[in-house]
Formats: sequence, C-alpha cells, structure tokens
Amino acid sequence: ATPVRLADYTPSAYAIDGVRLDFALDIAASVVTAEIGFARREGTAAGAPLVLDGDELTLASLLVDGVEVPADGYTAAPDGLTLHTPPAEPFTLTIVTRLNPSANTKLMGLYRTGGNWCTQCEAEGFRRITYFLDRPDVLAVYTVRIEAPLAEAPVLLANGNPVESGPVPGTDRHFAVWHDPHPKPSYLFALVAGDLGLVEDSFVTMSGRTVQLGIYVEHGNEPRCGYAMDALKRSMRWDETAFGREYDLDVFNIVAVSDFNMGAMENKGLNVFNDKYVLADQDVATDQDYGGIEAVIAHEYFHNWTGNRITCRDWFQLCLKEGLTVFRDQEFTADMRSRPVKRISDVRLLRSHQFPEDGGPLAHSVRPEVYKEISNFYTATIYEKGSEVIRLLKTLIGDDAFKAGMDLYFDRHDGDAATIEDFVACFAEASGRDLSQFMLWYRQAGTPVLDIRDHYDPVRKEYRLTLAQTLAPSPGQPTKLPMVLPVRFGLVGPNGGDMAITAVSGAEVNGDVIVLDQPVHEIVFSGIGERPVPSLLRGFSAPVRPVFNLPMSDILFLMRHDSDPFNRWQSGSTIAMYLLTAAAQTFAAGGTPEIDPAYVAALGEIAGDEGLDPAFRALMLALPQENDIAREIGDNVDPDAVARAYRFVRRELGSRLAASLDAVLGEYGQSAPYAPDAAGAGRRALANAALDLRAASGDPEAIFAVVERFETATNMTDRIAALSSLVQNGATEAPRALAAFYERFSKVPLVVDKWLAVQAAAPGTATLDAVKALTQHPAFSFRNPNRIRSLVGTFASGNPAAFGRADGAGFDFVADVVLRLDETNPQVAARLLVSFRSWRSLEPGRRAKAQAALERIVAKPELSRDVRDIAERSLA
Ligand code: BAL
Ligand code: ZN
Repeated sequence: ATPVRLADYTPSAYAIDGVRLDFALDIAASVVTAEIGFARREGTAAGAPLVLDGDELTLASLLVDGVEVPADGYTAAPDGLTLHTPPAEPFTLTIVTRLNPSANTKLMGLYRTGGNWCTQCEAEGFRRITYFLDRPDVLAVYTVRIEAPLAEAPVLLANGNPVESGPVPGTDRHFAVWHDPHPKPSYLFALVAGDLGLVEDSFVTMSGRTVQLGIYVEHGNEPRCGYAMDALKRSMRWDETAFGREYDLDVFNIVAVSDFNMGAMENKGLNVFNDKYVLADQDVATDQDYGGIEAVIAHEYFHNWTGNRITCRDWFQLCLKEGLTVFRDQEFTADMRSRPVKRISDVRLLRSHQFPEDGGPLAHSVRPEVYKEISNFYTATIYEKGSEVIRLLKTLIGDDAFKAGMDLYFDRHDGDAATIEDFVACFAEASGRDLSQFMLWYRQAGTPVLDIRDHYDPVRKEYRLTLAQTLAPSPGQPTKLPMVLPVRFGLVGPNGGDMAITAVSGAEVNGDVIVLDQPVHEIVFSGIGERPVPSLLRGFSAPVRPVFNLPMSDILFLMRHDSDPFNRWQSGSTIAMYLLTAAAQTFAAGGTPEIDPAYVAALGEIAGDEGLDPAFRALMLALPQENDIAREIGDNVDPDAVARAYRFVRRELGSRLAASLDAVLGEYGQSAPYAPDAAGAGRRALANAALDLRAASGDPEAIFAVVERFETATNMTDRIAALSSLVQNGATEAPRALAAFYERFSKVPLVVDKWLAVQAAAPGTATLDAVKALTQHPAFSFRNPNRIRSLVGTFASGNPAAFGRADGAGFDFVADVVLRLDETNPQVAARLLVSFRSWRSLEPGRRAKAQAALERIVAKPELSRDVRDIAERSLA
C-alpha cells in the first residue's frame, strides 16, 4: 500500500453542500441512493475530474443533475469512482449502489448484527456504503430516508432529528426520514434498523431545552440500561458545568449492538455502542464494567463538541479529538469518583498499554506523519498519551489559562475541521507562553527517561537535584530534541510534611512545578536545614519513565508519608517492581530471591490504614503485572522466570501479610448490599485483593474462603474475582467452579466473555491447549470481536508465559488465528497481531520463534492492508 503523508495534505478539489441518502434495506440486497451536491472549490479548474472513494462497492447507476452519465463519462471500480468531466457549476450527482449487509464480515460500512442493520463508518467505512469524498474535512448536511420491512425493523434510526415516518402504501414496509442540521464529515454518519427494545428518558439543558434520550437494545436487555442512562445524564450535565458545552439536537440516541469492532462510536446524535459498554446489572457486570460504561458513555457524549462540532482536518490529527476527549472523560470520572484512584488507574493503563507501544517497533508520535492503514492508529499513543499531553499542557500553563484556551478553541473553531496547530495556538494565545517546544510532544515518539539524582550539603544548607532527560531513537526518528517537561514536586521533611521552598535556581519554577526544557538541569534549593526526600512527578505530571537514583529508604519513606497519593502509590510500585525484577533475575540465575521486610511492613500498614480510601489500599496491594515486569527488565526476557517471580512475591506477601489481610477481610469481607458506586466498588476491590493475596500463599483455609466467596457471591464483581483467584492460584476446585459458572451464565454472552478470559489467563503451559479447545466451544465464535478479544486477545496480551512458550507454540497459535481472521475481519486480526510488539525484548530462543511466526504472516501474499502493515512494521 502507498503510504499517506501529512506533508502531502491538500484540500479536496470539490466541496459537498448537501447529502440525501435513501436506504432500501434488505438482508442481502440493500440499495442505497445518494444524491450529493458538489461544488468546485476555489482554485479548481472547471471540468477537473471528480475522484470519489469507494471500497468493495457495486455501482448500479450514476446520474448528473438527473441525467444518466454515459459509460465513457466515468470510471467505476469497487475502490473508487471518477467522473471525468463534471459540470463547471454546482451539480447533483445521484449514485445508486447495491450492498449485501449479510456478507459484510468486516463490520465496517452497513452490516448485520443480532438480526438488525447497523453501520460503522470511522475511519473509512462510509466509502463501503456509497462513493464519496470520504475524508474528515468534507462537511455536509445530511437528510436520510430509511425504508425497511415493518416486521423486521420497526425501529429506523439515523443521525439528527426525526422528520417524518409512516407506512409505504401497498407494501409490508415502512419508512423514516431523519435530518441532521449540523454539517458533519462522513465518518459520523450512522443508521440503525431493527427490532429493538427502547429505554427512554429526557434531559433539560442549561438553556432549558428538553432533549429526548433513548437507549435501544436487544429485547430483554431493557432492565440492564439504567446505569448507562444515568451516566449519560450525568455526562450531559458535567459538560455544561465543567466546559460550558450544551447539547444541540432534540434527541440523543444510543444503540447497543453485540458485534462491534470498537468500544463505541460517537456518530452525531446516534451513538452506536458495543453492548459491553451499555448493559449492566449486579449479576452480570463487575464494578470495573460499571466504571467502563460510565467512562465510555461520557467519552462518546463528549465527542459531540470535541470531535463532531470541531472535527479533524485529516486523520493525522486523530489525537485532536481522541486525546482531548479521553482527557475530558478522565476528568469526568475523577469528579464522579476518586481523583487519586482514577489517576493511578489511568497511569497503570498508560504504562501497560502505551509504554510498550512507545518502546517497540510500532512506536509512533501522538500526531503521526505517515500511515498505510489508519485503522491501525486507534492506539494507546493517540488516545492515552494524547490525553497525557493535554494534562501536561494544563500543568505547564496553569488551570486558568487552560480554561481560557479551551473556551477560545470552542469559540474559534466551532464548525471547523481543525489541526493540532489550531488547538495549541489557542493555548499559546490564552497563556502568552511560547508553545513551540511543547509541540515536540506531538512530533517525537517514545517515552522520555528522567534520571533523578540528588545531593545535600549540610554546611551550605543547599539541596541539589540533578534532573536529566533522554529520549531513545524510534522508527523514523534517529535523533531527538529535549522536551518541555513539567515536574510537580515537593521536598518532604523528616516529619513527613512538605518543606517550605524559599529560594531555588536552575530552572523555571512555578509554585510546585519545575519546568524542565534542557537535557540536564541542576536545581538548587537554598536554606534547606535538613536533607529532604524529593517527591517528584506528583500526580504523574509528565508521561516519562523516572529512574530514581535514591536510597530505597527514601522510596519507602515516600510510600509511608508522601502527601501526594499518587506518589505514595508510585513509591510502593517502584519498590515492588524492584523486588519483582530482582526475583526474576535471581530465578533466571538459579538463585533464591528475597523480599525486603521493611516493604512488607509498610504494605501491611497501608492495607490496614482505615484513614485511607479502600480503593487506594486495593491499588497498593496490586502488584505490577508480568508484562510490566518484562518491560522493566527490557531485554533478554525469560517469561517463565518473570511468571515465577510474580508468583513468588505474591506467595510471600500472602503469607507474611496474613494477619493484616485477615484484618482487612474481617472489616470488608462480608457482602454488603450492592450499589455500583465508587465507595462500594472500593470496599469490594480491597476485600477481593486481600482474599486473592491470601490465597496466593497457598494456605488451604484461604483457598476455602475463596471457594466460599465464589459460591455465596451476590454480585458479579465478587464472583468473578473469586473464580479468577481460584484459577490463578491453581486451586483444585477451579475446574468445578468454572463449570458451575458456565452453567449459570451460558445464556449471557458478555459473561461468557469473562469465563473465556479467566481461562485464557490461567498460568501454565497447558493453557494453550485449553484455549485451542475453547475455540471449538459452542459459545465461541470467530465472527464476534468480543469473543475473540476475550479468549485469544487475553491469551496473547495478558498471559505472557503461555503466549511466549519456549517451544513457540503460543506464537504459532496466535499467528494462525490472525491469518484466519484476516479473511473475515482484518481490523480485529491486526489488533490481535499487535500482541507481538515486544518480541525483540525476549531471550534469543523465543525471539527467533516469534520472528518466524511474524515472517510466516508476512509471507502470505493475499494479506489485508491492516495485517500487512502491523506485521511489516513489527519486523522492521
Ligand atoms: N472514534 C472512535 C471511537 C471513540 O474513540 O470514541
Ligand atoms: Zn473517542
């Protein structure tokens, strides 16, 4: 495939001033009639060819201003249509295409799911419906008429407001017309038709307009929509109060479907969701699921302003809408729940998903400059690092200037297809700060390393911090420039409180933020009477990898005393990581590792500290995962040694902390009436973490307690935590519990996903055979993205020792699945293939096996662009 380059951007030769779409829906033979008004843009020569995008399309007819175009007047192929000599004046092109939604297994364009019709158009799905200028900078007003059999599709939905509906006389069909007055790019088009249940509500906006809210689901699922509806109303109110943004249509509809490549999609006025992010009740959904629903409902809703009203000029600017909208949904959750707990959870996600991307062959900048397949850029770098960069900007310029910059952005660019430069210019103007160095965060890939050293001079009463940043080369970027890096900090005195700072030199310091903009800074604090312990990067003020060249006693001190909850957690995590990597290396060398008793004592104190939020205590007890440990080790990784270290440290903690953990269980171990709020979720998280760690010790009584919790649980959070604990800790009761779980929930696909995932994450080399066998299970389907991600995705991305088996069988299995899936759904296949991204950090034997699996994929001639792109970049 030819690479697409940011540097080659040019506006389209023609603009579109209106679109009328008529869908005659049929299961296998739908007909789409598109009437599209085109006008030459300034600078386009009269008669210049009109080149439209297409993908696997079949043209039925083509008319210009109502007159059929002669055969030599155009060229049509499945992947594009060219009108050789369009009229010089504005004209209407009528394009009729025929589609087979049932044969559309890629789940892009118009397809069938759960007996209904549904669309997905981002990024380039609209071109699978009709020939179009399918690019985000071509905005138009759409009117859509849908016609379908009444019995099969009593519900007919599209973007915007409903205009009219009724029967089609003399037939068993009916129709509906929708009009969206807001000009939008084609990727935001949506249509849904089918026999769906409806949950209704309404919302009164800040200016007093009433908006009808609807959530459409498969019949029977209506009782599971309450939390999603509540989250939607809270999101709408929050966007008014936090960002001054009001909703702008008469209706807002959400549809939950069971076959969906993404999590959800922000189509204007008609969000389409993977049902995983809508459906919940305490029997089938965990606290984590509820949190996911709240965040994704909010995320899609917030796109109405950051994405829809202000969209992207081109797909290189994807982070303009995604990074910003993730930032907004993170802030929403922080306001709804606990801010520190949300921050810690987000940083854990960033480290587990984005850092490995940034450090491997698929590294790309937050605003990439070249792509072969845009679907492969819906990544943690665009989303999560994109959000971090905005958070960093806010820290750099301060809350007031950030707010002024956001207001300016909304005022200035409403209705635009904008760029990152447009966005950043608003903050430069609002703050008066030169943000040219800040722009490097959008241009340079990779995670900066921040090396931290200190020195105290008691005679001069001077405390010196040496902070040095480095950024390793990444694909296409051999050399890097220093970044602007805000370090929120405190100097913690012996009493655990922050010292007063009176005089400091060596860098710009704004309140509690040091601004680094050089490779090395020597920062000198004067008038410091005793050696402080530095607490740096509070709240994770920049997405860097800190290297603390500080005594372990300092880190332990921060774990116990830092006033910043994030850095308390960070300190605990730093020590845990040190113990885990040391244990892995000791095991690899044939030795017996040890655990620092001071860390164990501090962890026990925190677990039992009733002054701390239970959710925070649960996070303190959660160790870095095997993939995190491997990433920290960096090269020559032996996944078996890592898994052994992980299990060793958990076993040791489980037995040495028995008294503290039992005390926690005494306080929180009994099921309370369920409510999916942050407080209840925190208590359950703490109890389940304590119980799991106790079980990790191998103590039969603890295992028995887990079995009991599994059997008596009154909610899915506790039940699945217990099931996972039995499987992870190799309990003999695990097979029986798995069977009982399946029997109970076999009719609920989203719960079957949990059952598949628990088994795919099981330790041991036998897991591969179990996963292979599960691909034959009646509950599994290679056509459903959620099933694939739960089983094969969990195996490949969440079970490094099984995926990375020394014999290479795990790699071979995943490669086989990728090749098989590529024939039906290349997007899902490519996403699965990303699990190979850290292959070069493995020890030589496994590295060679992973390479061979990747080479086998690349060698297949007829690969999708999606899979070829990931495979080739992985090997480059
Ligand atoms: N725009 C794709 C789905 C999402 O990020 O909301
Ligand atoms: Zn988004």
